[in-house]
Amino acid sequence: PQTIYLKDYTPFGYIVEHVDLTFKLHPTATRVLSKIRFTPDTSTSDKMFFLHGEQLKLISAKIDGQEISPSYVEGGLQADVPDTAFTWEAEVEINPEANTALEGLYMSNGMYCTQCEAEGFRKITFYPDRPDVMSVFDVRIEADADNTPVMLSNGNGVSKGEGFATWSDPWPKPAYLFALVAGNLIAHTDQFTTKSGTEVDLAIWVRPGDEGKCAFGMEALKKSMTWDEEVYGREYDLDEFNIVAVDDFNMGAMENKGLNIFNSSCVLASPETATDGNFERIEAIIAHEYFHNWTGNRITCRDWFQLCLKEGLTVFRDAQFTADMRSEPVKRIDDVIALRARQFPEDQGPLSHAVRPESFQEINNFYTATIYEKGAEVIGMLKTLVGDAAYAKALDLYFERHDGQACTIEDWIKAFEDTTGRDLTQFKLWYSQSGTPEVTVREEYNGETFTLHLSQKSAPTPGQDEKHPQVIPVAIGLLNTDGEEVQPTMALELNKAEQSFSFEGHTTRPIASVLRGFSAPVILKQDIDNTRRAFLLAHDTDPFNRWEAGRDLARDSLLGAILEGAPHNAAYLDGLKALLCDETLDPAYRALMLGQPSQSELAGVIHKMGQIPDPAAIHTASEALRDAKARAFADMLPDLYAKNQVEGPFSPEAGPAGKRSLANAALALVTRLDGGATASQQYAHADNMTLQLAALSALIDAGKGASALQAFYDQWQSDRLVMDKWFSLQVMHAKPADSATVARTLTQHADFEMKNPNRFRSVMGILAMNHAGFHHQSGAAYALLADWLIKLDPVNPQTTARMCSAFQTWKRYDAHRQSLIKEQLERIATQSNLSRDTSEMVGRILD
Ligand code: DPP
Ligand code: ZN
Repeated sequence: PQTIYLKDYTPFGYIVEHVDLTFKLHPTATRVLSKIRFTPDTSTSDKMFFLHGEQLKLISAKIDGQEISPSYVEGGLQADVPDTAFTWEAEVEINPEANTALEGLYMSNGMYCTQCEAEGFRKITFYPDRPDVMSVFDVRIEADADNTPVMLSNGNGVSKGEGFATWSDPWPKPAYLFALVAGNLIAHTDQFTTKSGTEVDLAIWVRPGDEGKCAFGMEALKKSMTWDEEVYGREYDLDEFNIVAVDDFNMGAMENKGLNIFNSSCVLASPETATDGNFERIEAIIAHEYFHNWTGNRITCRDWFQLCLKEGLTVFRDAQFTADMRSEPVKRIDDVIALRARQFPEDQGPLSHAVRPESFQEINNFYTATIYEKGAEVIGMLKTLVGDAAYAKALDLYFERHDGQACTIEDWIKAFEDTTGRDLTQFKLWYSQSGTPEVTVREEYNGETFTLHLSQKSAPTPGQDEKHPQVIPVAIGLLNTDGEEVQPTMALELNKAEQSFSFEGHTTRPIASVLRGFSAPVILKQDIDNTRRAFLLAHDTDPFNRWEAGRDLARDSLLGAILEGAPHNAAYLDGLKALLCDETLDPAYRALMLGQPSQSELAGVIHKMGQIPDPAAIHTASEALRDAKARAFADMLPDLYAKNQVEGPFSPEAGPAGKRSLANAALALVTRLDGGATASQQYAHADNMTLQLAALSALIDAGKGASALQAFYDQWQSDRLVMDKWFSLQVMHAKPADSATVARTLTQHADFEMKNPNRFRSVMGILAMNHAGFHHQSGAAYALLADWLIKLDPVNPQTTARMCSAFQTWKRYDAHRQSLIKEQLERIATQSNLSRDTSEMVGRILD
């Protein structure tokens, strides 16, 4: 396969003035008629007229009304065109029903649906399918009125009647934001009035039967619209905003202009069927896609190397939104847990790539935690460095200067440089240098001056042997021995390999709290003892670092148990107990305190220490720490559980959700003591999914899940999203030696559907997340996953390729496991007709 390089970027050479599309929908033979007005771009010299097109049957092509015979080339066609403005017309035929890759126009449960990001539009018609070609689109959809009464596209509805609808989108957009949905759909509607008084019709379109699961998503949408007006000064710009829920979808959701398409799991929710976690995620994704209207759509990307320009910024914006709607510290802790679980392993293994990569074979493989989550961290650091006021001014300038354009990271950085007068050249290394920097802290005190000696270092990553010092904002605070803040939070700017920062006038030795709020995506190395950590756990005024102190204690306790067979740390358990009882603390925060590093994270830490992680030992120690917690907190757990029961009707808001998460965390520990008695009671009385699922998990862990699992199945059999949970839960809670068997048995279940990405992931994705089960020494789980990836690849390359990353950490493990994994990777790699997506992923992992 061909490698594409950022340095090779050239503009298209033509301007697309206008696009007219007519769709004659048919499940196996849809006709797409296009009429596109092109003008030569006088600012460019290269005038090769090339249109992308894949899997299209060309019926006819015309230039200025004259039938032509274009020449087919790899990935599209070329034609001789006039050197003045001209009109291209084509008719193509496509087969939506045969499209199981879910890219382009496809069918999901009888409904027509599109996914065009990144390069799906070329499977709909011949077009310059690149994000820097922006145009206005008019769309006419024709379909059988009985089966397909609702027909939607981007922009505003213009007309509709028996068997047709027309849409017009006045905002120039790249083809990746094109969307069409048609089928038998029902709308949950509402209205929103923008700050300047425009009335916007809002609708969430679903399959009949799902209309009762839209209210929460609609509220989230309205909150997002208000928030973006208030915080970023951004208003919505069309008369309607439509959201559609689709069952078969490769991603979470897609920000198509005026017509967002959602994986149904990321929009549909009711108290009975969705957990608090689902509600929070739905709120965040609705916000994310809506915020793309400005950061992504009005200002888009010049090329796909700039993906983080829209994704990093939009993730950052949705995180700010969630922090405002819920709890800032809880959101920050959740995000850092996710960053360490998903982005750190990526950045420390063979798939490591820069936030703005310099080459790719298949862009779909770069919708990664690095581009999204590390991309968001980079925005957060920039905001910390320039300050809130300058950040707001720079954003205003960015919107004003680049509205309607396809931009680069250089444009983005320039807006900050012009606002602040600062040279951000070194900061830009965050976009080009891959890997996770390590920051080492050493303290010095001489009776008056307290000094922090900071140093930074990055390990080599694929293609980058040498690293340069980056600009790292290290937020710190100083406490006295009574736990009072003697230096409020301030950001130190580490921009050299080694640097010292002194604080004068401290007549007693202060206690440093370093990297507050996780101010940079780095690994902090600080040689402090458990007494100091216990002090910070009890007293740190920064909620993130207070949580982090507990996390570090848990990690060291686990490492001691895993590597040296040491008993668990009593100071950690005592400190934690005091916190759990502290009712001045938010229950959601206390629930997070009760957590511990995941087994996979521990494996990563052990590997970084230069040792070989043993998944079985990590599993045993993790379980033992939970047992130790249950015993140490035995006297207060029933009270903690009882005090955090929520009375009254279900509300998904942060307050009650936090109480449920603490009560459910207590339940998991109580179950270790009472063998499942409390959990069965909770299961029997649960009137919402959050309580029902937590009780079911606890029962499975106690070895008493069989009858509840059957009851759950009987109750929810007809609800696809709840059935996904039923599948995942069994794999997630399977004992290490049973995991592969449990997963294999589930793939034989009548309700297992390989073609539905959610269902596939709920078994195979979860298997990869059951650390001790996936890495069981038998190698059975490796082989099972590889079998299924081989089966899925011809059906859905994008989902297959993404799931190959389950193997990315393979070099952490012992020689036996490495050879087992390598064998599977090679087996995948040598399949004939392997997709470009999967072949790139496996190649990079094996490299
Ligand atoms: N652009 C989509 C999203 O992040 C994913 N394709 O939001
Ligand atoms: Zn996005």
